[in-house]
Amino acid sequence: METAAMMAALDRQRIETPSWGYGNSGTRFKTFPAPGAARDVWEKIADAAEVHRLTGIAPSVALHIPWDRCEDWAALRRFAAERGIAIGAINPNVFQDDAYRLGSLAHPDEAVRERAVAHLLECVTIMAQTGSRDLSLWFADGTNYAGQDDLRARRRRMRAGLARVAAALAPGQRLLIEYKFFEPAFYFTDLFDWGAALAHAQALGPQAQVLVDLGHHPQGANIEAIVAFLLAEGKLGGFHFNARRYADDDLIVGSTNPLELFAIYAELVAAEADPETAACAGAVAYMIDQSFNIEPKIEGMIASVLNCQEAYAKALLVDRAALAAAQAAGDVLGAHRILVDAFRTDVRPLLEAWRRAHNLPPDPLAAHRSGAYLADITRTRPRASAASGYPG
Ligand code: PSV
Ligand code: MN
Repeated sequence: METAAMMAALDRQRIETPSWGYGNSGTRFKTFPAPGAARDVWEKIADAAEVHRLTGIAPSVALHIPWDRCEDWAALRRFAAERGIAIGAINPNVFQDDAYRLGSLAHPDEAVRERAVAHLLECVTIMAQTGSRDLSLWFADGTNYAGQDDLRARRRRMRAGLARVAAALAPGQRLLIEYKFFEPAFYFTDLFDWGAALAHAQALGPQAQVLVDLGHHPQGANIEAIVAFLLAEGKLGGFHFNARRYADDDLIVGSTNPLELFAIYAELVAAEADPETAACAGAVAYMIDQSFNIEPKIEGMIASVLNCQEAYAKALLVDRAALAAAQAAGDVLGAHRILVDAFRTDVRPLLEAWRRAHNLPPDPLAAHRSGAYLADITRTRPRASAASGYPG
């Protein structure tokens, strides 16, 4: 791709950051409170604005309800807009109440299912008040033992609940269905893979799409192939970017598997250029789903956003015509080399030039480390509560 076209494509890239990445978080062993960690949704939005100010490509923040519940959504929306931030996806939480021990929408007891639907519908009203487009759904529903519950009945209940939520969406709003093959249930998870999510999304209609979280697959799953398939079906709605080595580790995206992140972006760039998939690819929500347990949080978030930018820039460099010719000729290693050539290119000088052209700091991480914002929050938020963020 020509440099001018690349610069224009980089201008269009967007990454949404998660409110829960800015608060204290931990593992089930320990939450270490971090100096300066955001303590409420206002501070989380302020931190998200700092990430956007330095990177230029992170202009929205996803909220998790009830962690981010607030008295006055209009005021929160204004507060965010004043800082150049829009409210992104709304993430309901139907996994932390005592009632949800056996699930939420798939629970055997109708009263619990109703409670879950009521919360999801409340989140749809929050979308209207915050200007959010996407309702991002993840369910901890599942079972721990063979025979514990009727699997077909659970599927039916899940479908019925999802259908009620889909019916409540306004035009232009979407429902994203996130799958995960294990955890917290260990025998069976109701939305265990992309096929289950896709089947529900197809039955629910055009406003329902699938969300791919990079940490939610078994070891060795080919995520870029899943991405290509969902794009071709017109059903890829969004991403939760992060990195994993062992389980759902929520590490900095691209830190353990840069080739995988590049290959995913390469599929997206190809789909953007293909008239059959361009509309779906153009509407994908690129979101980060990470929590930083021992890393400085804003620094970790900036690094994550930059890793996505780097992977995207490399994907733009793929010589598509040469690749198509090598593939058509059955040139196995020639085609592979063309793809990997792009991955091996050092795009850092180009991205530095892009930042300079937009009056952004050439090194956003260094700018953050030495900047006034970090000094200020470290001084003025001295006693962040260990319970203010993702509980881990
Ligand atoms: C579940 O592991 C998940 O990926 C879902 O997206 C939740 O909303 C999020 O993590 C909470 O951190
Ligand atoms: Mn997720």
